[in-house]
Amino acid sequence: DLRNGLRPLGSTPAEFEQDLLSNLYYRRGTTVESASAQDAYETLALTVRDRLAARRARTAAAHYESNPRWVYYLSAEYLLGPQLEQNLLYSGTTDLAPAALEALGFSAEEVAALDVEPGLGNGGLGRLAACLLDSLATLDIPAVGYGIRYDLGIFKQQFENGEQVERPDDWAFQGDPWEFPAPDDWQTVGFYGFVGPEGWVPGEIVHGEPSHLLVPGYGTETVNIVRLWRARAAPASFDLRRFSAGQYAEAVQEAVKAENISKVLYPDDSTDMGRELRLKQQYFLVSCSLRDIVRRFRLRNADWADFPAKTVIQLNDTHPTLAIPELIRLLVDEEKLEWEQAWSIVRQTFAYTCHTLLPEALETWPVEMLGRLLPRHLEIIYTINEALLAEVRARFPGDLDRVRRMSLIQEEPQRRVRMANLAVTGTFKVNGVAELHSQLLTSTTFADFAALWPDRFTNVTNGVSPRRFVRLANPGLSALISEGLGSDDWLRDLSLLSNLAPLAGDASFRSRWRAEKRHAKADLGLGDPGAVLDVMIKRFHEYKRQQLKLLHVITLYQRLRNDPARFGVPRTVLFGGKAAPAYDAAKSIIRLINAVSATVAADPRTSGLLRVVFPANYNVTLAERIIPAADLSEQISMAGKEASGTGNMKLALNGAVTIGTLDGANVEIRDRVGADNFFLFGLDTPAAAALRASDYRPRTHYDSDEELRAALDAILSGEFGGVGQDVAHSLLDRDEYLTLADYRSYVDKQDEVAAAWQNQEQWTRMSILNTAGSGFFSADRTVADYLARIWRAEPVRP
Ligand code: 26Q
Repeated sequence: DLRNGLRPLGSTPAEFEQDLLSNLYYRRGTTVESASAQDAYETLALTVRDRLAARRARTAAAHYESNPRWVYYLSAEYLLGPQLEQNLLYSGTTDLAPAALEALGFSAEEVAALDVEPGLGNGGLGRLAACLLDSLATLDIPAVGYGIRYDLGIFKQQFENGEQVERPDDWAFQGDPWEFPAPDDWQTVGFYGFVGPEGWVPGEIVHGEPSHLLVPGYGTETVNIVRLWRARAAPASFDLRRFSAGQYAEAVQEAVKAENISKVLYPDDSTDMGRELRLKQQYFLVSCSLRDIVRRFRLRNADWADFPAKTVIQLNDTHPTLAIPELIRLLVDEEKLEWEQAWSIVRQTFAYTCHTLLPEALETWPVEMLGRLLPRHLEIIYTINEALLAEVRARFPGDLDRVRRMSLIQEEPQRRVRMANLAVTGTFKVNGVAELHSQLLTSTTFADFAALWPDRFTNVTNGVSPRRFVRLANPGLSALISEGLGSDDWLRDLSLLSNLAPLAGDASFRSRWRAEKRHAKADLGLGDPGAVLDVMIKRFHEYKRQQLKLLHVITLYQRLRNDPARFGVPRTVLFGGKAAPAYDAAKSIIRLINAVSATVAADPRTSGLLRVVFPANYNVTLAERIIPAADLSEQISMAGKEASGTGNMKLALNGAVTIGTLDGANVEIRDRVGADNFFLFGLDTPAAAALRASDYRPRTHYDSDEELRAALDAILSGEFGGVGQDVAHSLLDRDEYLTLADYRSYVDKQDEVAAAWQNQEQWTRMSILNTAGSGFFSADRTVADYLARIWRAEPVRP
C-alpha cells in the first residue's frame, strides 16, 4: 500500500526548514540568493499546504472506504478569508514559520502581508458558507462545497472625495498557491438550443474546469474540499478560419463570451438583479456540480434508488435552485428513469436555506429568458408546476387566489419564474437562519406553503467559526479565555464559554480582560483607551440603517458644541462596509458619513471626544482586526428585516456589548447574554409592521423632536460639505425603514450606553458576560442542528 509509504512531513523546526528549502528550489524554481518576498510567501504556502494535503489524502481514502452519506453544499458565494494564518494554525505550524522565514531572510509579517483573501462573496451569505465548511470538517462530516471560481471577486472599495468608487479585484493575478487545479475533471455545460424529439439540443457548449481548496478541520485529521468551477471555452469555439483571415477579435469572440461566465462576482446583494449572465452563472454552477456529484456517487454505487440515502444537497438561497430541474433532466432524459421516480429522488435529496425577508430580494427570472437559455428546464418547471397546482386545488378547492400566489409562475406584470417557490416545492426541508426569521417565513413569505406542507419548514440559527473569529482574530483574548477555562477545549466546544461567567466577578480577571480589549484597539491604531469604540460593520443597505447611526453621530456632535453636559463619553465611531455599485441611496449614505467624518475631524472642539473613522474596503481581513477591538456592536436594522446577522455574533463573542433592535439573531443573543447585558431599543416586528401599514408620517418626528430636527437641518443646510440632502429628503418624505420613528429610542439608549461606559468595572462585567453567553453561536452548533434536522449524515474519522 503506497499510502503507508508516504514520507511523514516533519514537525520539528529543522524538518520544516528543509521542506521550505526544498519547495523553494523544486516547486518555486528559485534559490535562497534570488528569492523575493513573493517567492518566500508562495513557498511557505506550499510547505503548509503539503501538511494539509497529507491529511487530505487520508481523509479521501477513509471516505472512499466507508461509502458514506455525503453533504453537498451548493453556493454561488464563499467568503473564505485569508488562508495563510488559518492553515498555519490548523496544520500546527504557526510557531515553525517565523524562524524558517528568517532563515530565508524574510520577516513573518512581511510575508503574511502578501496573503490575499479570495473575495468570492458579498457578505453574510458567503461568509456563512465558509463558516459551515469549517465546521463540517471540524465535525468530520464527509462534505464538499461547490462554487464558482470568479476571476474577479467582490470589488475593491476606494473613496474619492468621500464617494465610493469600485475597482476590480483581480485576486489571483499572481496565482493562488492554495488552489489545486483539476483540469482533468472538466465538465461540459449546454445553453440555448431547442428541445427536439431526441431531447435538448444545446446551441452553445461551455466547459467547466474545477480547482479545489483544502478545508481543514480544527483539532482533527479531516481535510475536506471546496470545489470551484471556472468557465473555459470549448476548444471548438476558437474560430481558426477568422483568425487566418486576420479577424482576430472575431476569432476569439465566442471564447471570450464563454469565459465571461465566471469572470466576475455580482456585487448586488439583497436585490433581484435579473441579468442573463447571472442566470448563466447559476446554471453553470449547478450543471457542473451535479455532474460531479453523480460521478462521485457512481464511484461506489450502482443503483439510483440509493442516491437519496447517500446524498443531501443544500441550496444556499435560491441562487442554485436550477439544480432541481437539472437533476430531473439528468435522471429522466439521460438516465431514462420514470418521471415519478426522478421527482421522488429529487424531493428526498435537496434542502433549501432562505436568507432574506425582503420581498424584492426573492429571485424571479423572466419566462422568456429562462426558456431561451434553458428550454428543457422550463418544460420541467412547467410540469412541476402542474403537479403543485393540482395538489393545491385538491387541498383548497375553489381558492383561486391561493393557486395564483403559489404558482411557480408569476403572471403579472410579466411572466416570471419564482425561484423561491420552486425551491420550496422541490426540497424536503426549508430553513430560515434565526428563530424570528423562520417564524416570519412561515407566517408571511411562505405562509401558503407552510399551510400545505407544515413539516417542511424548520429553523437553523446561524453561527460563526470560533477558530477564525476568536482564536485567529483575537489571539490575546483567546489566551486569556483558555487560561480562565483551564484549557482550549472551547475551540471545539464553544458551549464551554459559559464557564467564564463566574470570572466576570473576579476583579483581576476583569482587569486583564480590559487590557486585552485595549491591546486590540491599539493594534488597530485606535488606541485611546478612554473612548468607546462603537462599531457598525456590514453591507450598506437602507434596512440596516447606517443612516440611524449617522443621525446619532450628528446629534453627539451638536451636543458637543451646544450642550456639552449631554455629550456623554468619548467615542470613536467606526463604519465599515460596501454598497452595491448601482445602489444610489446606499452610496449617498457612504458619501455623507465621509463628509461628517471630515467635518468632525476638522473641528478642534471634538478633539479627544468624538471621531468618525471609515476605513475603505471592509473585508474578512479587516473584520478580523476590527472585531477584537470593538466595545459596542451596532445591530440596528428595522425589526423584521434582517434575517439573522452574523457580525452580531462575532462581535458579542469578542466581548462587544450590543445595542440593537429585536431583529434576526439579536433576539437570541439577548436571550443568552441576558437582557441586562444588551442595549435594546426601537419598535419590535409587529409594531414596525403596523406602523408601516398605517399612514406613517416621518415629518411628525422631525416636528416634535428638537435634536432630530437639528441633525436633519444640519444636513439640509449643507453643513457637511454640502452633501447628503438626498439622504435627509428620503428620510423626511418616505422613511421606508422607520429610521425617524426609532431615532429617539435609539439616542436615549445610547445615553445609557455612555453612562454604563463610565463604570469600567461594570462595563467589563457586561463584556465578559457577552462572551460567556455566546457559546451557542458557534457554526459547530449550527452544523450539528443541520445534521439533526436536515442532513442526517454521520462522521467518518480518517
Ligand atoms: C441575487 C441575484 C442576482 C445577483 C445577486 C444576488 C444576491 C447575492 C447575494 C442576493 C443576495 C445575496 C446575499 C445575501 C445575504 O448575504 N444575506 C444575509 O445572509 C446572512 C447569512 O444567513 C444573514 O445573516 C443576513 O441577515 C442576510 O442578510
